[in-house]
Amino acid sequence: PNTLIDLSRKTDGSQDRAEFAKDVAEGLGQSPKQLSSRYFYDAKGSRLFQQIMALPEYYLTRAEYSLMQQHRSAMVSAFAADGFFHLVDLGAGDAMKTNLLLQELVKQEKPFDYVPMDISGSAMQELGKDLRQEHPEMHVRAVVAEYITGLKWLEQHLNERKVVLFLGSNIGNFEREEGQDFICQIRQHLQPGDLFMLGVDLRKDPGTILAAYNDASGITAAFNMNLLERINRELGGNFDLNGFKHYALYDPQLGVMKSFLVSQRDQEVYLEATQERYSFTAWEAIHTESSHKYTLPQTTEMGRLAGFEFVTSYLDEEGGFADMLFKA
Ligand code: AVJ
Repeated sequence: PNTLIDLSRKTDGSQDRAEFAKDVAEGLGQSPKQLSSRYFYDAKGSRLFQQIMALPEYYLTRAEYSLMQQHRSAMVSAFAADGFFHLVDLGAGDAMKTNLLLQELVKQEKPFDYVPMDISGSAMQELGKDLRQEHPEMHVRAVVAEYITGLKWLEQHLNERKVVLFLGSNIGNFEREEGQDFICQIRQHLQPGDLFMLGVDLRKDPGTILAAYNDASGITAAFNMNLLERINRELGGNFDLNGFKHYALYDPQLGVMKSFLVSQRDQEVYLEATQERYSFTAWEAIHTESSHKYTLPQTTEMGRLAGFEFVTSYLDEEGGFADMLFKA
């Protein structure tokens, strides 16, 4: 009982590629230039992100992992209080943290099935394979889809109570208004009684935050640069990777980490997919990612505005990361 459901546009990837080309053309055609962080996660980008999660500077994953370790029994009791449920994991990735909950659910013999969702097909294939070995009895449907497609799918295909996880501070990649809007959309695809758990990276020492996105070993730089490599690979681009550098900054008033790729000289790039040239002046930057940090009151308020009832917050020992539990 372990299946893969691929809701990405086309099996040959042609539609995905056309959309990628359109987004890249739009982002490089505007001023200031930007590219969406959702395109980080091809097979190579997903591997690099796994390396990021193991970095000494990238505290987020460890903080959430340890808070889940500490609170897993309470979480599982809250999730399973009303019997069978579908455990939906938005942006599951390698499900390293969710696996703690899966083990606990199995241990406590709670009735559930597991629905991990991710835009990375390679990540969902590997997760499916791992879970077949680790938990052969578990009912798993791994869904390859963008968030909104996935939310529509689950509303149509899952008939029982749902517990939706959106962990890892993935909400941070949305700009503030978009993040609020996304939580509203999640709420709209749920029924009263369903649960929603949101992982948020909380505001802390700006130096700590900056270091997490500007690690000494350069893995985050490689992760950022992979966006240009992917454009070269998939869209026939001719980006000179030596002509760009990773630059990251944190704004402690807005609580936002921003990542850029900065052109180190005047240069032109040609994309076969769009048959267009894009020019860069020296030190012109492409904005590639925002990672928003929130306060606890901001987070509870986001849930409330979306129509959720705040249930509880689980914090790590340092108080730097929170998993917020809401009820629809
Ligand atoms: C996967 C969105 C949580 O913003 O912290 C890590 C992605 N980018 N290092 C984050 C990321 C650079 C990460 N999220």
